[in-house]
Amino acid sequence: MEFNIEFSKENYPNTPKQIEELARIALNTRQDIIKSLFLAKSGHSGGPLGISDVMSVLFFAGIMKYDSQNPNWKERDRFVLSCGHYAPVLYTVLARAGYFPTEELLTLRKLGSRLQGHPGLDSELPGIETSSGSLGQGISIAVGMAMSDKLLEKNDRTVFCLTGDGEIQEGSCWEAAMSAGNFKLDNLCWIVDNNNCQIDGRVEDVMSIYPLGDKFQTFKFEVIEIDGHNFNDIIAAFNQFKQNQKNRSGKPTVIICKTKMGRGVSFMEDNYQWHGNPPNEKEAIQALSELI
Ligand SMILES: Cc1ncc(C[n+]2csc(CCOP(=O)(O)OP(=O)(O)O)c2C)c(N)n1
Repeated sequence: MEFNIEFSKENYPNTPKQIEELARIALNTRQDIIKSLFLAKSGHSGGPLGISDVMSVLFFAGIMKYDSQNPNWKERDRFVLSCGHYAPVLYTVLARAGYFPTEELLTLRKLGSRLQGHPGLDSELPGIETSSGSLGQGISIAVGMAMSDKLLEKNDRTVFCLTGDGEIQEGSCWEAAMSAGNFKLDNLCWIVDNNNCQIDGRVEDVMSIYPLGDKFQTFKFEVIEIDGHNFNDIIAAFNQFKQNQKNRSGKPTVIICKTKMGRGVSFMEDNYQWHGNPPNEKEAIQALSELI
């Protein structure tokens, strides 16, 4: 197989779509991730590949309100990547949404690039709402944003925030959860990537976070648990969140997405050893031959 290292210029519209189209977008997202990580020669493969289906729906199925040509649009919804090491998937969807040229994906982690290993506000990359990488902090920032929108500005904006599942072993996440429940932040949608893998093992073996739904319920959340690779489930979950927000339910929502780390690439799937490695050339060729 010829290893095509170019990135197509294709942008995707943010409109409701058929499942087949969303599946194609998620597949292309995974290809972009593999290519950029291979070129970077460092970075995280497993998490970004696993959450690609959810991110494709969030950004390209008309769920999130944004204008890539006007990134600071006052009425936009905000996406906070609390698990900053998932940057490759965020950069990919932002590029495909039109925030910056897709060619820039070639520069992941390079000196002087705006696409550093973890998102940074100092890079001034359009679409980045906050710096992240120190686990457990992004969700607190997201809660602050949601609090300001709901209690101070009294607007209809939404804050979406993605955390890992190992990440929520950080105590600060639970302080954020307590605040979100207490202050009735029904404009907050917390997405947990529940791949049950973390840097050096299975989450339940390192330090169990289970039962996860029950914990969030105790913190006064609306809890939705889904298969994070089932597009019908993902769309329904986001729609249910939006309905709750519209009804002023007074409860933040958590969508617990059961996913497989490294989804789509046989030798990476459900293997925590792919948490923080890029593919080498042979592996990248193999991965791309499977992502078709
Ligand atoms: C405060 C803090 N401690 C440790 C790390 C190092 N670290 C980066 S990712 C990670 C594992 C996170 O696990 P999870 O959230 O499940 O992500 P996944 O393995 O699914 O990619 C760790 C310990 C960090 N970035 N920040």
